[in-house]
Amino acid sequence: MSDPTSPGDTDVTDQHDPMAEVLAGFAPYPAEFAARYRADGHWRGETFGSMLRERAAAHPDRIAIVDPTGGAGDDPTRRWTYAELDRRADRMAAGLRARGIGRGDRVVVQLPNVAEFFEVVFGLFRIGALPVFALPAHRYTEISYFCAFTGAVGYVIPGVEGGFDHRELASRVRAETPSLRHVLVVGDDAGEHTPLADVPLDPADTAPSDTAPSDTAPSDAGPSNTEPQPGDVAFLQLSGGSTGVPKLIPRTHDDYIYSLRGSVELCGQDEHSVYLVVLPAAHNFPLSSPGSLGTLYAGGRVVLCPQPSPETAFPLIGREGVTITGLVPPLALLWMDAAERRRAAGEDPGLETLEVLLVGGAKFSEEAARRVRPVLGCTLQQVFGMAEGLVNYTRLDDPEEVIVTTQGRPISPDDEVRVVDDEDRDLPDGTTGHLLTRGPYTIRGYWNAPEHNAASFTADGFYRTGDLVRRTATGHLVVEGRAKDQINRGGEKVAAEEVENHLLAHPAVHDAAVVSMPDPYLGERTCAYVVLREEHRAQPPKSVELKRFVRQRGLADFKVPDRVEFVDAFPATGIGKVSKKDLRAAIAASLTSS
Ligand code: OOB
Repeated sequence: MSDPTSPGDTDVTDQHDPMAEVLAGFAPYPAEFAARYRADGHWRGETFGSMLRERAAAHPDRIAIVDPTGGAGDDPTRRWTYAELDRRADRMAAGLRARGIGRGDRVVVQLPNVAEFFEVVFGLFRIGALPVFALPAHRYTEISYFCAFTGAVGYVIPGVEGGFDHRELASRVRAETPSLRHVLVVGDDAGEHTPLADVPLDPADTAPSDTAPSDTAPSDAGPSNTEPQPGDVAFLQLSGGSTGVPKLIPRTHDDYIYSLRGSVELCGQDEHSVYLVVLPAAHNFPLSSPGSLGTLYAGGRVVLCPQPSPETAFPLIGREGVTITGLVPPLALLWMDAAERRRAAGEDPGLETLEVLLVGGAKFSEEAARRVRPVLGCTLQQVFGMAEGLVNYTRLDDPEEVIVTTQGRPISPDDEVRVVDDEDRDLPDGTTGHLLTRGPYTIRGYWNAPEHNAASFTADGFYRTGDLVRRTATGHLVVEGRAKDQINRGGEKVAAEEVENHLLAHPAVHDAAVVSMPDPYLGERTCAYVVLREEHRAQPPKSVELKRFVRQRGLADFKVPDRVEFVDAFPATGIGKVSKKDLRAAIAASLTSS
């Protein structure tokens, strides 16, 4: 990477070329595959910028975004039409460009479910800058890593959110990260940073640079103004991860828009669809399965839900006529319980308009799945997806038995799915094995991670999902477990190694092994097994102290171990590795006996 400290917008001798950096870390689709995906009509040469432009031209006055917060006057609800969103994206793009942000630049976006999320993301898409999608729960450890690893020039935050001051965190990260030149804050008090509201500019005001001839070399002209191309990396998404640090997932306009189009069709979306964004907007599930972007693709309406609780969501569903939403299993349980309680109390939960409930991110139990239709009065659609690509859906017209007992089948006829044994040999249908996949919207490699890629992809480009699945005679997949070292805490993914590394930093800790333990609500929670150093065994630290230690290192709350168990030594496997299988069995047994 060229010197990230020199501002590319002012120094004409600067050779810093952000797009070249993006490409250097990107594993492209091999030419013969790309040609086939185009020939088959999957990749149609669309970009997110052109998609919004076309929708806004076709139906300018239709509502695109509804945000029940942040508006002025008696009704705080903000409603942006397609024309308004398009105009805002243009103004944001012009403003970002005027601040020296351009094609290939990375910008970490960490926003709650607010309308500005779309203004920013489409503004970035339009200038070919890459959003890096952080989650609201991320803290110093994650954010500083994303900013440093991606060489981010910008970081977009709320001010104070959920009692946490993101401005303070941003100040610290900015002081430590030379590339980070812009911290943009949604809301009234940006502190020492820039209010997001100060960024948008009338594109006409920046016309001279906008219309600069495209043959001007980017290195001479600062940020390049050339139009983003369909094959370009559009953004970096986060992997759930199973390694020490999260990996970044480069998705192209072409591949992601194909997954949107497929999702829209399979989820029965059209211009009458009203999608409620309940999960954090930046996560792949509410973003694209079919999510907010799929809904905008279909010309429908996106309603932002500020809190996932039934108290917030149910009235919004009734008021806005929500037809479709997506939840992780714990929330689906919570919503069903709330709907039942309301009915028992003689109230109407008010979910009449809801047609489809997508549930995914973690395994949805068959018993819970069976309750969806009777309790919520809508069709369940199970979704088994991953930010790396492959998404499986049960079909709306699948028999109820298939809907409640499987996690669906792939979007595309060109999704290649293999179920293999430990030696990568294909297994027959009905046998559980490792899921490998390759296809028109599955990445060929993590961004800038050659070592991980060698382990996470086969030589011929199949992604090793780490999931253990079985394929039924109908081609549906049933998720049976996981081979990757990850805990799925109700859809929130925790990489064991990452948490272990933080525990190991504690002076009393000799060794740590983080495993899942069963939980009736989240499905799994985390249990950290800890071996203390000799000298600390007489007076061991308390569990809460270790948890506090991890939290204070600035890790997202959901990664802090739910439970800590002290042991003298770990059980070992045949070849002397820590047997996490035995640790999982031990904690599960102690939970059932207590
Ligand atoms: C979604 O994406 P990620 O990247 O947060 O997590 C992917 C992993 C999968 O490899 C699998 O281990 C697990 O989450 N998972 C499921 C599941 N859906 C995801 N495990 C069992 N049953 C399911 N239905 O989680 C994601 C991305 C797009 C759509 C939906 C979920």
